[in-house]
Amino acid sequence: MLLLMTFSVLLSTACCVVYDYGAYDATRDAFLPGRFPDGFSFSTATAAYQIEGAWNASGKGESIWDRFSHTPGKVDRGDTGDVACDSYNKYREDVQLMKNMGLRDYRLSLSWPRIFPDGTLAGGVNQDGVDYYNNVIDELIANGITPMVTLYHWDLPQALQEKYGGWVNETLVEHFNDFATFAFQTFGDRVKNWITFNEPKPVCNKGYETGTRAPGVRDLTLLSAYRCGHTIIKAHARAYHTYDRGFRSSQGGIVGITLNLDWAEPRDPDLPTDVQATDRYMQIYSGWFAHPIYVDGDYPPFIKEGLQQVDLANPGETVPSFSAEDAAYIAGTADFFGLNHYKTRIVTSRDITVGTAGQTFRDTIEATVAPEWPQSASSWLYVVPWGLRRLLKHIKQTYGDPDVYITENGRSDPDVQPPILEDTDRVCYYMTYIDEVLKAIKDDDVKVKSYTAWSFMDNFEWDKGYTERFGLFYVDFTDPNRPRTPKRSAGFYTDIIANNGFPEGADVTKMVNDMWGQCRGSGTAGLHDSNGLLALFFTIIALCTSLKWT
Ligand code: PNW
Repeated sequence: MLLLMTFSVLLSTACCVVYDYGAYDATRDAFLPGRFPDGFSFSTATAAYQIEGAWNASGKGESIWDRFSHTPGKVDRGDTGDVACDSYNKYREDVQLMKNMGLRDYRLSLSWPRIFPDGTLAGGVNQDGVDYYNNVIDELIANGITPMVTLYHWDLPQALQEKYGGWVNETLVEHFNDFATFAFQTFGDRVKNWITFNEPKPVCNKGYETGTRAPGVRDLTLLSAYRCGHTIIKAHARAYHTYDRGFRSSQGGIVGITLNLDWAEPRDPDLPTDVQATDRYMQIYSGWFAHPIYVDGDYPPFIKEGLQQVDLANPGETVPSFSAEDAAYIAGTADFFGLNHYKTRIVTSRDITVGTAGQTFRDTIEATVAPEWPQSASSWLYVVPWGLRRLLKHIKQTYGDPDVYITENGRSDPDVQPPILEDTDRVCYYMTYIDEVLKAIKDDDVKVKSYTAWSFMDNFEWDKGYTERFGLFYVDFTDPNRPRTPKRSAGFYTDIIANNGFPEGADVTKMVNDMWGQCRGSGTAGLHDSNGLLALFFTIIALCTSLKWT
């Protein structure tokens, strides 16, 4: 009976600043010309497993992604990161391409098992791995490019997975801290921008719940996923304090975490249940990690309630919770807000009974997309530029007006022949999303300090292998030399960097003006649009969908 904790009880949760969803006006989708503030950084990003290859070169240990991709059936087409973009050998060429674009910042990640082959300090350091990263960092700096380094972008040493079960086990807090300490000691004289973790949410939901990504653990009780998140939050805080106490004064760098936050809109902004469901969505999917780190050291209220329900549904198991001491240790452990943004959703409430038929607190929400939002090659990735601006405002309001570093944003094309080098959709994507960032800075006063395009080049897109291409550069994965070819978007991004945005009169600004209608006309306008026909169309779809739900 206790298991039947009802939806209405869960709904009682009140939290957070409620966004003014009604504030739409006709200028939402208009182009705003102008320069970014002085010092604003335009960057690109990659991650070790996605680009390096050399999976077993010179002493490197196995990672969970090596193991996962070598297991038949796990990755589309049987693709692996064994060679990937071969950046282990081609990093000098990559740095030259970046330099030619005028890039002054680059975000990369370290492969933990390339440095600690069995994941532990006691197991020994692989000098070849240290040399490799020293070389990459030196090459970047020699070419005027500032590295931003992510310590963990998903390639856990396989040995730690086997010995401890991976992130569900809090033993990893200390092992991660050893790795972070070694990285600060070894590279911190030159690296001043550190990110502890990239996107812990999919690490836990896909790695330890659905099992669709490494290490492929399937546990639909949610216990493993929330234990994974718990360990990662503690490991992040531990590494932050290590830097703060041991390295900040001598090295003068900054440490943060990169979280992927979605934006959510109520299907009907005038319907309180939709607005509440949207708030739940933001707590569950955007607040899981942000709330403890940027607010009060603890989970958002709706997750805390949800975890009680998970506890009831799993007798004999203990769900994670933070003590007051933990909370004090965790709160405020970031010098900036690292944001990866890809997703906007429309949310409505689902009237279900939590605890029956496998329904969890997360099932009290229905998230959909508007029919007119253009898609990409990734099933989950729709183009909704204004969602980024609203999300940035939400971050300002909810998380203490932090400096925001946008550490990823981008869209995918399919892997087709002939290759898509005239990637107009990606040009439109960057044009509109980057302009939303400009609006957030100029009109909403959000302290956005950088924008990072994902990705510098096509690479190993996790369980999708090489079927989805996010790069500014095309990589031919059938050629042993892995040649890089600039797409049209690389030239466009180069122009934005050179002009620091879209100043009046610049060629890039004229080009954007010319293309704006075409880009927006391809459907980037959206929900609650003032365009009557679109609104009517959307209302009819929404009505049909709601009939289906009832
Ligand atoms: C990020 N979502 O993953 C990762 O940081 C990158 O390594 C990856 O290549 C890139 O985005 C593109 O997928 C995400 O469902 C995966 O919202 C999924 C989502 C967001 C980010």
